[in-house]
Amino acid sequence: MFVDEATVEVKAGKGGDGVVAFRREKYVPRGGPAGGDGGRGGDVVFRATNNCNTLADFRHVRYIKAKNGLHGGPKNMTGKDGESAIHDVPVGTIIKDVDTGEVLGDLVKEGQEVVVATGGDGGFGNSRYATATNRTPKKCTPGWPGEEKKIHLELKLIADIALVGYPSVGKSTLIAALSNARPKIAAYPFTTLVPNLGVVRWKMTKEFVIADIPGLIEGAHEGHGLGIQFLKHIERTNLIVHIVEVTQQLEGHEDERDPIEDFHRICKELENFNPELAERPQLVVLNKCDLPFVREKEEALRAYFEDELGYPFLAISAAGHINLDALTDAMGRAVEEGQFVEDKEAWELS
Ligand SMILES: Nc1nc2c(ncn2[C@@H]2O[C@H](COP(=O)(O)OP(=O)(O)OP(=O)(O)O)[C@@H](O)[C@H]2O)c(=O)[nH]1
Ligand SMILES: [Mg+2]
Repeated sequence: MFVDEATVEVKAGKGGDGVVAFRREKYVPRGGPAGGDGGRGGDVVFRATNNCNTLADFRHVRYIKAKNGLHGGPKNMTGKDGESAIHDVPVGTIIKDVDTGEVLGDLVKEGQEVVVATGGDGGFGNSRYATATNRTPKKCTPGWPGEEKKIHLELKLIADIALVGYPSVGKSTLIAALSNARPKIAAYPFTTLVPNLGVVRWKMTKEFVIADIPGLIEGAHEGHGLGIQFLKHIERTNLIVHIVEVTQQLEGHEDERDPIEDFHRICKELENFNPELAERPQLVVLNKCDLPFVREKEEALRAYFEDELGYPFLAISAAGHINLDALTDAMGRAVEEGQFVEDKEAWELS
């Protein structure tokens, strides 16, 4: 299950109390103060991992508490520090304090950690209070409480390139053909219900991450289809591969879609959600070119997208593995250069 938001209460450990004690040893009269300090309370820590890409675990975890520090002991023994509570969250998680709105951490790299609640310090034992004039202090202090907060976790996936397009244009087929991701693929719309990430190998040693964003339709920003709940995952990707298809015109059917209309509707949805998204570099990809009726429209669509709108345009077949090397190359270069750079000859449909 994909969950991209959660709220949890966290409580760091309390510091252990300091204690009052005196040395008692044979043949040592008047032993001095020997009460140890308390140990530090444990912290609550979040750590980023690539091993999961959902906050689903937090549906069941509502409260996270780190261990308290132990009290000090006699013979100046310091109490043991409380163990920290360390929780893994997916890379891309942003952590906020609910009450203050402060961003406590934005975990963008594997292994990155943030302390969201700090454990209390241990109290002082009576040895700390010995002075020249008071050699037998009977004073000690209790441990300090650990921080307590209500925090909000929000996952915004981090990918280099987002695949967007109407339902069933072949986004999942493409991510499966190019990467290690194995999403469900089927001939009905909204097969993909949650975003998927896939790592694409490029030029043997390089790699980049693409995200398959569930199908968008007109009115998504008003909640149509799956709505815009996943659009936030595009916000952190710098490049968009916009996939279009030509649907077969069947006699008696009036509601056939048109790739040019589809394209503009989706651009509008992106813009309505966040005007910045409309500015992202886009590569227009015509999929399903293994089908003759799609192939027939290729030149007209190329002329429109390339010459009229100025978008780079590439024709492929995800299922038929046509032109996928050119696409991988175009994406890899775009990740390096920050935009899609056209290479007409290499992009010719073979
Ligand atoms: N002929 C042909 N069919 C394709 C091609 N790519 C995908 N398909 C078919 O198109 C249908 C939809 O493919 P998906 O990959 O599930 O489409 P999607 O864009 O992920 O769809 P949603 O998850 O619903 O948004 C499936 O039946 C695929 O087999 C292609 O290159 N050629
Ligand atoms: Mg899909």
